[in-house]
Amino acid sequence: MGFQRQKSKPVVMSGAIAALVLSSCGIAKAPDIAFANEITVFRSPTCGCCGLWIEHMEAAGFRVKDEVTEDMEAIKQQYGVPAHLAACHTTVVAGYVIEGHIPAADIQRLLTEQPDVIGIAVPGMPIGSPGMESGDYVEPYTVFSFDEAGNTDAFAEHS
Ligand SMILES: [Cu+2]
Repeated sequence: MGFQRQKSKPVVMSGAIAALVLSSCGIAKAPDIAFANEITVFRSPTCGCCGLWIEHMEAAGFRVKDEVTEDMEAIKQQYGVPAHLAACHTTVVAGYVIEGHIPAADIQRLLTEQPDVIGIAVPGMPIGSPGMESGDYVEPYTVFSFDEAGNTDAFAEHS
């Protein structure tokens, strides 16, 4: 029923296949890294801070697929974002769901550690999170992880 996180294996497999195809053409790039850095962002057309967060992610080296939709509610349901953790944009990267204004460094840590969770979320839109800057002020906020069993846990703290 809910969104099932893909294990990393299919990603690695497709990377290996892509590497085979590429090397047979005489191009030896590192496709695994490129795939892990590709994110899909779902956002509403009127969300300005979503665009600023996308710029933050691009500056950190992620490649962004920008998906504009009028029905963010449906996207959040589809990807299993708990209602109490909902923010503005919803992002998918390497089988994980990223909800809201999460710093790129936390996403890089998630991709490195590969915890058994659906994803991570910053509920609401705290001032001072990436894309929500207002001078130097940072409203303290927590990045939560959430899993299939409905558990949430603190993943990172920012202030
Ligand atoms: Cu926002």
